[in-house]
Amino acid sequence: MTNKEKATKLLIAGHFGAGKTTFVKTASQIKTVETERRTTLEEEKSKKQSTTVAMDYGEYQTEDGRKVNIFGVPGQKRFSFMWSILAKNTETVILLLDSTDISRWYETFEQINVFRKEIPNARFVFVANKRDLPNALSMEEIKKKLKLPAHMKLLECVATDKDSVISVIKEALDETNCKSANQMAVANI
Ligand SMILES: Nc1nc2c(ncn2[C@@H]2O[C@H](COP(=O)(O)OP(=O)(O)O)[C@@H](O)[C@H]2O)c(=O)[nH]1
Ligand SMILES: [Mg+2]
Repeated sequence: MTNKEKATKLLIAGHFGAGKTTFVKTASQIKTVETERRTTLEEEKSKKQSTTVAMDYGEYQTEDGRKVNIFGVPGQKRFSFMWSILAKNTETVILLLDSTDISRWYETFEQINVFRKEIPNARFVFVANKRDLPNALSMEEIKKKLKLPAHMKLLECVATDKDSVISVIKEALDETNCKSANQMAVANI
């Protein structure tokens, strides 16, 4: 099988409200599969009306013919049974963070702990999303909060913008940019 025929599995992970479903939808060249249900918890209702309960799925083909199957995870721990299922055979993980709100970043770290066991050799890249919003933390502040080691890149993104999302995917798929979970020593927020 040539490289062109073999699809790459890209996982979009991160906390509730980080922008995962939006990211998959913006990137996908096919109609995405969504599993949105109405939010039920008061705290979540105040942020948005629906939440992903199982997964998002979309597909993207790079200009050089590489097919990328994109899976999005549900953010909250109560759906964590899906984290390990969706992680299987993943080559690259994008860890999305809402740049305007750190209150649920801890969920991203709960996911990382699962991924460390399930896919220790996958590549990981942190992506600060919602860079279009005026109250976004600066990239330096985010790096500091993550205690991101110098060798780990932090990319920026606006998940509603196609060019931004595609450029993040290209960078994330570039092996030189990302490190495996075992090489990641990050803050446990
Ligand atoms: N301004 C702005 N809003 C965004 C961006 N990405 C996502 N959103 C909004 O943030 C909310 C949560 O996004 P969603 O994709 O449901 O997050 P998920 O829980 O990670 O799947 C939605 O209202 C989106 O429209 C972004 O880059 N900029
Ligand atoms: Mg979602």
